[in-house]
Amino acid sequence: MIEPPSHRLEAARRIAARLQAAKSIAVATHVNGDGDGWGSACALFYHFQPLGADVRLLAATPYPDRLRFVLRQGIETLAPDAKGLQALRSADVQVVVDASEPGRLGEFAHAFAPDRTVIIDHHAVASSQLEAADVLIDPGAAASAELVYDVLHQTAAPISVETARALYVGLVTDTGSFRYSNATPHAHRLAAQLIEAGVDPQAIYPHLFGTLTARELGVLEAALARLGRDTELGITWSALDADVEALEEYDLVIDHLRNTQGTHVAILFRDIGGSVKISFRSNGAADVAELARSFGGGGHRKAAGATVEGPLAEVVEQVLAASRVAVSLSPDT
Ligand SMILES: [Mn+2]
Repeated sequence: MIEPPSHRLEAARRIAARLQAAKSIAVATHVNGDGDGWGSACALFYHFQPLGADVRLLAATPYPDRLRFVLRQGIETLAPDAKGLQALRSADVQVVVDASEPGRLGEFAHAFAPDRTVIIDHHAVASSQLEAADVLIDPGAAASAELVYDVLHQTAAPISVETARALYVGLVTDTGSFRYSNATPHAHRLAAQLIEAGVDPQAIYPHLFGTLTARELGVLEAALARLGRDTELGITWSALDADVEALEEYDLVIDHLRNTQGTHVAILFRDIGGSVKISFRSNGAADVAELARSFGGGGHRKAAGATVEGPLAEVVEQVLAASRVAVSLSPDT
């Protein structure tokens, strides 16, 4: 078994001990949970439930259909209704994975008790971090699943195929199938170990990537019809009006923008009625987290987002102007 990096060992050990001592554990991930959030949450469930804890999965927004294959049949996720909130409030340990900001936890945010809260996350520490008794936060980790592995590694129990698969889904998702700069040697070593534990990457692929629906194709069509390009600076964008159908998963749209030849920064604007949701991706040195922060958002250097009030055309103009400056100043252009 590969060892967690030494700077994470202590926190991983403490959190593992805390989870092993718990009779009840509630695990929450961020709203619109992705492969990493749910993969990490499911891995905690599969590992700690057999060790004797009553583990509950909390879904601030509904569990996504496309990740149904990660969730064992018969396991229910709890919505933030009376039952879900009660499950959270009564848990000995309240785990948040792949997020740390209250704003990312929907209706569950106010039901966490600081002395029982544990955060496992690879996002840069936010200004409005949830108060917690213990944290394992490392922006150097490729995925939260990598940090969950650190914790599981500290227990004597072996990692099951089901657990390994959930962790692998987290790794594949957040590294863009091992294409992004976070696909580190450690991430690859962990992936290798998970495959050795029985994960079949080829069987996972169609679940994660062979799932285009007619609806998604429709949104993609709309996005490509509204494509904008600044070929000089390498900015590729699209702006969706409010009448374009909403999607659960916009990554497929922004991935096309990002994969356009010569693109340094890709931007997807979505009019959500009164305000505009913006997703940024960077292929190079331009720091889109900084760009997103200047519009009240946040994220990673290469993937970030913000929501800006105002009409679509105006927001597009403002954000493009700022993006042009950011790209011009970045060292790789
Ligand atoms: Mn993640």
